[in-house]
Formats: sequence, C-alpha cells, structure tokens
Amino acid sequence: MKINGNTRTSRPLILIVDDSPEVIKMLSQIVLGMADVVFALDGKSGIEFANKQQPTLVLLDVNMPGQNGYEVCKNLKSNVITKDIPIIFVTGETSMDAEVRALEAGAVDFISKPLNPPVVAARVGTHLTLRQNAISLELLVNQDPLTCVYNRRYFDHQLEKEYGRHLRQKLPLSVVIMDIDHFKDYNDKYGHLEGDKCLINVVSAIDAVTRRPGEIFARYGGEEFIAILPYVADTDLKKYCQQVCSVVRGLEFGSDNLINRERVTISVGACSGIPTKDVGAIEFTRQADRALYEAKTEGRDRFKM
Ligand code: GH3
Ligand code: MG
Ligand code: MG
Ligand code: MG
Repeated sequence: MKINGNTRTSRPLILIVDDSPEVIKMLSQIVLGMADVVFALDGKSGIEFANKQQPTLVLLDVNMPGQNGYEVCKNLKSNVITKDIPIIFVTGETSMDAEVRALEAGAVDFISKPLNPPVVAARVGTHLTLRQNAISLELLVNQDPLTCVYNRRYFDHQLEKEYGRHLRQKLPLSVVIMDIDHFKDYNDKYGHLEGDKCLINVVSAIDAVTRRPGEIFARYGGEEFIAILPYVADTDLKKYCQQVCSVVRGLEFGSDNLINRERVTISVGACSGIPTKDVGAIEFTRQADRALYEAKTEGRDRFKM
C-alpha cells in the first residue's frame, strides 16, 4: 500500500482533553499558531478521538469527572494505535508527586498552572517537532524510496504480526510473491532509468488492486513484490493472482510510437493456509517462493499456488 496512512506529516493536530472550557480556550489560543486544535471535555471521549484521529500531541488535564488524566494517559500508552502520541499534562496540580505520577504514566512533560503562555508554547513546540521528526523517520524506515510502497523490513514485521493474529483466530492467511519476467532484458534494452519507471508503474498497478482493509503490499527486493492478504484463501486468492497478472499485462511502456509499445509480465507464487504453531510465518514465504519458481519454469506470465 502506498504509504499515506494515518500518520500525520502535514499540519500537526493537538488534542486538548480538559473538563474546563476556559482552560481549553486559553490553551487553544496559545497553540493555534502551531497546529490545528480539537478538544474533548472528558477522558472517555478524548480516548475515542485519539484512536480515530491520532493527533500529533495530547494536552491532558489531571482532574476530570470520570477517568482522571493518569488513567487516560495509561490507556493511551497501552494501546498500539495511540502509544506513540506524546502526552503533556497541563494541570492545577503542583506537587512533585503529581508530576512523578504523570511521567510514570507515560507523559513526556508536565506543566503546572498558572500557565505562562510563552513557556507552554515553547514546550509544546519542542514536543511537536520531536514527534514529527519521529514520524518522518518511521516513514523512511518502512518505505521503499523508489516506489513509495512499504519495504521488506515493514513487510517482515507485519507478516509476523498477522501470522500471530491468524494463528489465534484459526483463520486462513495468504502470502503472494510477484516477480517481473525477464526484467534484466528490459533494463538492457531501455536502460536503468526506464527500468525504474517501469517498476514504479508496475507497483502502482498492483497497489491499486491490493486495497482491501488489512492488505499489505511491499517491495520485497529488486523487481520482486510481496503481499499479505488477511483472511483470504482458495477462490479469492486465485482471483487476486489472476488480477495482478492481468493488470500488469495490460500496462504499456516505452516510446509514444504505438508500434513500439513495450509490455511486461509478472510471475506469481502464492501460499495460503491457517497458521499453526509448528510452522512459522517464514514457511509461508518459502512456499510462495517455491510456487513462484514453478510459475517461472512453466513459462512465466502465470501464477501458481
Ligand atoms: P526472470 O524472469 O527469471 O525473473 O528474469 P529477470 O531478468 O527478471 O531476473 P534477474 O534476477 O536475472 O534480473 C533481475 C533484474 O532486475 C536485474 C536488475 O538489474 C533489475 N532490477 C532490480 N532492481 C532494480 C531497480 O531498482 N531498478 C531497475 N531499473 N532495475 C532493477
Ligand atoms: Mg479539570
Ligand atoms: Mg524477474
Ligand atoms: Mg527476481
């Protein structure tokens, strides 16, 4: 999947969770120049919002009706979806105890009232920058620079996760490996830069048909790509394999002179099954790779599963 995802790279978003509209108003005025601002008047709706929108940063009150700030903080920190969002406590509490409790609950900072606007702005600014740098790095670490889809590092990590999830649920999972046929010849004929363009187009075409929720598509290496299809087996897997072969076959490359349009094909190997304890995720990849090899030896431009 082309990485556009749910991590914010453009204008940051700050979530203020506080039961006092006056405090929300004051904090909003302080940070509005740096970020978009949304608010929640209690912990429960703050948590719901954070899960849906994944703000860049949370400003959190301690004393609120319902869950207090420490509980909200612990909740956000124990959830994979929200655990990396920095939380700054902004509170009337001034004791060292309160500050320690906040930091132990996972907060990155603790600001006591009365608020000094320039200090609040400076601290919020620092944590926003740190978070955005972390998001950019995360993207770099997981993204293939040429094609902008996920890279092998991310894929391997996700496959382990999905494998575990499907093992617990006793439901089938598919892994599909795709390799461009005779791509060396394409490079030899048109040069490496044209080869790169071809790769980008092939990736876009496959990416566009790998869009169901939870599906992950990555560049596995050179001219090889790989997909995880959760809860997919048999007929659906076959359909997917036919579809990727067909969309790539339909692409046209090369000169504008219609007579000389170049085409490429891919060979595809797939493996599906319900994960078991004694067979690891790597075995799915290995089997898909063996199927790919068969597709190659049987003449290419086809799939095997
Ligand atoms: P087969 O059908 O057996 O897969 O043949 P092939 O030529 O595709 O396979 P081979 O493994 O011999 O060559 C892979 C080619 O892919 C060679 C390499 O230069 C090219 N390639 C790998 N990564 C890139 C890339 O990032 N850009 C370009 N332009 N070419 C790449
Ligand atoms: Mg309060
Ligand atoms: Mg190849
Ligand atoms: Mg290859």
